Amino acid sequence: MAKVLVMGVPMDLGQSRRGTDMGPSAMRYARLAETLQAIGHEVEDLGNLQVPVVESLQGGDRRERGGMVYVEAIREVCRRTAEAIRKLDPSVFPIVLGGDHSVALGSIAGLASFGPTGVVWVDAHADFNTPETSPSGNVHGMPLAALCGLGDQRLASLLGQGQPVLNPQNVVLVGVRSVDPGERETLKQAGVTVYTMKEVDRLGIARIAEDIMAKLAHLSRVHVSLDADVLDPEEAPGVGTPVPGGLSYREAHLLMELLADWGKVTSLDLVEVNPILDRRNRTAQLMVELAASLLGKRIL
Ligand code: B3U
Ligand code: MN
Ligand code: MN
Repeated sequence: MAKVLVMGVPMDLGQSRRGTDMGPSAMRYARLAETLQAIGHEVEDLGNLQVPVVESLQGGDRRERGGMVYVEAIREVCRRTAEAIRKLDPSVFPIVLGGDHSVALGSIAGLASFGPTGVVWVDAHADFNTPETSPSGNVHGMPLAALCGLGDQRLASLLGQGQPVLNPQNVVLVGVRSVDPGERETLKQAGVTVYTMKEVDRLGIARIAEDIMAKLAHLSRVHVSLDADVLDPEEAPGVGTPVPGGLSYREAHLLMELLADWGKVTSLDLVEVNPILDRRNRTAQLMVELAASLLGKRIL
């Protein structure tokens, strides 16, 4: 049984819809701590990191010419997230509650200080834009590229480190079904492994889980970054950028259960839950259930 540390990062600066800042509250309300305690884990909640409210930034740090939206504020929050994670005992299991997916820049930059880290990025989107390829300027569409050293160096080199946080060979994307034209080229060149929904349908999620485990077998630390929009919007309506044709409830749970059996996952992000767009907190509830499956909840 692990000691689980929960940290909220109520960020909504990385995307255009209001409400992802309430994600941490929604997942706490959905009994995250109690659910993990019930399967035997010790859970400590460190509370939320402070994130500037968007209204307080209007006029200042908005969209840079042809570039990113709120990049300086996002960078500062992610830098503080990374510093907080870096100070943790490497044996604990951190869960970072977003916030939009830009928070993973911080969580993963911090976690990578513990050693080479594999990442399973479970998302409808590739989040592999650079400021040049992004249609929106939204930073939540860029974190995985930045973690692989690409794009704006203020994000790619968050902690002032000389080299990329992640080796693209140690990164696997699952559930992808929305990629921008320029992003596609960057992604192909980078060498990350991508399982789109086409592969999910053709191979099945169990075979994909096996492939992921083989691909990342040489690593002793693996992080799962779970974007709620990977799920089919019928299942998880509380997201800002829903894309039809996503993972079913059962596929998502099976992926988490198989990764749990593997025993190599050491940390987790739960991001992009937007309670304003949700129905009766259903998306937050599902994210909590998926976290429990990843942390070893068993049927028998
Ligand atoms: N690829 C688009 C949309 C998007 C990315 N991530 C999410 N949506 N959640 C973009 O704006 O970069
Ligand atoms: Mn994402
Ligand atoms: Mn997404």
